[in-house]
Amino acid sequence: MVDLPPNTMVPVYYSTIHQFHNPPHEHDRGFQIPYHEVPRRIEAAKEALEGLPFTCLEPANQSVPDSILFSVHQSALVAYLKQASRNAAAWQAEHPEQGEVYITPWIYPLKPHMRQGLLKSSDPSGCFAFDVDAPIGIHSWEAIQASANLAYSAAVGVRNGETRLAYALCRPPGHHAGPDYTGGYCYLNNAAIAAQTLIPLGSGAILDIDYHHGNGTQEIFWQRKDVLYVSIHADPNEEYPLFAGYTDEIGGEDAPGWNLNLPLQMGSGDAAYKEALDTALKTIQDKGANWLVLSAGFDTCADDPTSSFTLSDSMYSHIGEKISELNIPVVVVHEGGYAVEANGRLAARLLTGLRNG
Ligand code: SP5
Ligand code: ZN
Repeated sequence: MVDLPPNTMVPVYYSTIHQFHNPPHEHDRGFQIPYHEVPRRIEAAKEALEGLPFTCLEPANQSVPDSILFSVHQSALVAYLKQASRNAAAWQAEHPEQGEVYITPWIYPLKPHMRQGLLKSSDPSGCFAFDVDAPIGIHSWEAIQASANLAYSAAVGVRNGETRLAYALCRPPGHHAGPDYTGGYCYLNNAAIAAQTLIPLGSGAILDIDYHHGNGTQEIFWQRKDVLYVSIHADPNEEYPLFAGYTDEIGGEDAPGWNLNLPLQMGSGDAAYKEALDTALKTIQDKGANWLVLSAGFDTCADDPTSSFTLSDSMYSHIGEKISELNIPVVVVHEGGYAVEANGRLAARLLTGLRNG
């Protein structure tokens, strides 16, 4: 149990603004396919969590202070995101026949001199993205900010001792976004913002249970001994993001042992997952974490259309229960999950497990 009296309400942070960020398509080996990261994902999660007797919906009534935002992201990324949304608005106004414009990187500056040139241009999008699947439309910046604000607000409640468990219904998700780049549906790293907000409570941990490795979170905290990053994810030899998530990534020179990757074979199920979870939680405990940010992706479930894992519904209750045994405050940040309605029932299981475990 996360040490809550049984009648305590759990705040669930939600904003309607995410709905206006709705890109039409992503890319699969060059083919355009419908965008998996759809608004209904978070609406389904909101409906399910609202239905739990112990949750209350909370607005994010504060925005991320610069001191926190700029300790996890470079100001150039933030400036770019704002400008790209403005550019999308302008290009949309010029070409009304095109419908909604979503700016998508198309030139990737592989070398420093290419980057220097591209940064001066009217479309430097390729300087701030590692892939093509984080497009930016007219309302995207508002949605990105609102999403980050949810993670921040949830963490503030915990930091101030108002609650020991809070859930941020973030959309767009964040764990692929790094210090100065977007990618994989992610723009700002919501989990990193929550973690940075909790630093006044001492050192802590981020546990990432999304199906994909959180390369962005890993990079943000690579050299830090005050934030342990632990991730359970699909084998990066086979699965996105391919360039990170390997076991030999143990943290930078300043922080060896403060990064733990636990990749699992393609097609893994409950048994393998439970074992990795035990290892993850033991490491978090051994490091003396004072708080936990849970990057909660549900794309590990059996019916997810994008993933190979076959986790059963009861695994999400189990994950919540096991985490609650750490007996430290927890901020849950919603990440991926593309079996749209499953985001509801699995988020509800996770939160119930965390609260009642
Ligand atoms: C937050 C999050 O879960 N982002 C995930 C982004 C993953 N995008 C992966 C695209 C993979 C394209 N197709 C793979 C081809 C092999 N079937
Ligand atoms: Zn994912």
